[in-house]
Amino acid sequence: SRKEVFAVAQLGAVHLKDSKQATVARLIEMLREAHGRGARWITFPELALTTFFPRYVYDDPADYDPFYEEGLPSPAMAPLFDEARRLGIGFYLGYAEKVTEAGTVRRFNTSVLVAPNGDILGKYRKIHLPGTKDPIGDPEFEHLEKRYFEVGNLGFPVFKSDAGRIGMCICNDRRWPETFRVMALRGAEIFMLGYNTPTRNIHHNEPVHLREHHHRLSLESAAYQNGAWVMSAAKCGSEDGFAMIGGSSIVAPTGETVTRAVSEEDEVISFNCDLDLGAYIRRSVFNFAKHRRPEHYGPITAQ
Ligand code: ING
Repeated sequence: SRKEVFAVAQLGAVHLKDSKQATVARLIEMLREAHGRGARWITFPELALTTFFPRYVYDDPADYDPFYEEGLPSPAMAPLFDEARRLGIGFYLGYAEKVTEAGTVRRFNTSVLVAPNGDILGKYRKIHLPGTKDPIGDPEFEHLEKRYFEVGNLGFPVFKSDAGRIGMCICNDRRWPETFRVMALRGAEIFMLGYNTPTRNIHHNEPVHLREHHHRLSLESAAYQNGAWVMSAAKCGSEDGFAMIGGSSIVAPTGETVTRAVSEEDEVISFNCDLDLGAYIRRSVFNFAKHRRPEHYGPITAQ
């Protein structure tokens, strides 16, 4: 069997006043703990270097550009890239990306996948952006990802690695089954994702327990229905008074959550994953070639 230790680094609250350097130092601490457990891969959260700034209303790019990274690795990321290469650990890192393409400044909610030897395997730019572009006028409930990020323009790529084929997505993407199915059809056998999920906002009156329930439901369904391992890393806790759920987890291709975080702080979870488990499920119950009938799936393929 192809066994490989995977880790997930849950990050507790990052406040507006916290420097990127201090936050990267926390990520490096968790990288070292994961190394101690024999992990060769680690998943960090979405927008892992700063507070979840899309909760705030900014108009002037000069006010929100400090939250973004330029260059890969950016200066703030460099110490993490260096330590991961030194320890021989591959990683998923979520960050706010600012890039100039064809003379236009563009901003994305991005994740990067880096191999244990330090090679950058590729990037993903968040496609399902929740919330609004314009403020709703209630500071407790603002969720302005459509204001600060463009819809991702890289599709849903899958990357070959020495641990298998890895797909990435980000936060709200996990609520849409198409996200995982498209990558599973491209051969993904491991999914890595980070998230920042506020306990309020979006559906104002939704009971808080549903936030964790829908998070877990989305991941366990995705894992089972695509015969893949799913690694999910929260940035969570109360950031300047705004609470976000924890529940970072590793889900087996059987759809069972095999380990999850118990705090809303910095916490490393890990599991010795048997990658052949997914291979078996994709050869049997979810043998796409044998059992899927795309000729009947019309609306799903419509724009
Ligand atoms: N956050 C949330 C998420 O999808 C959300 C937004 C919360 C949508 C609750 C629906 C219900 O987990 C991000 N960053 O996408």
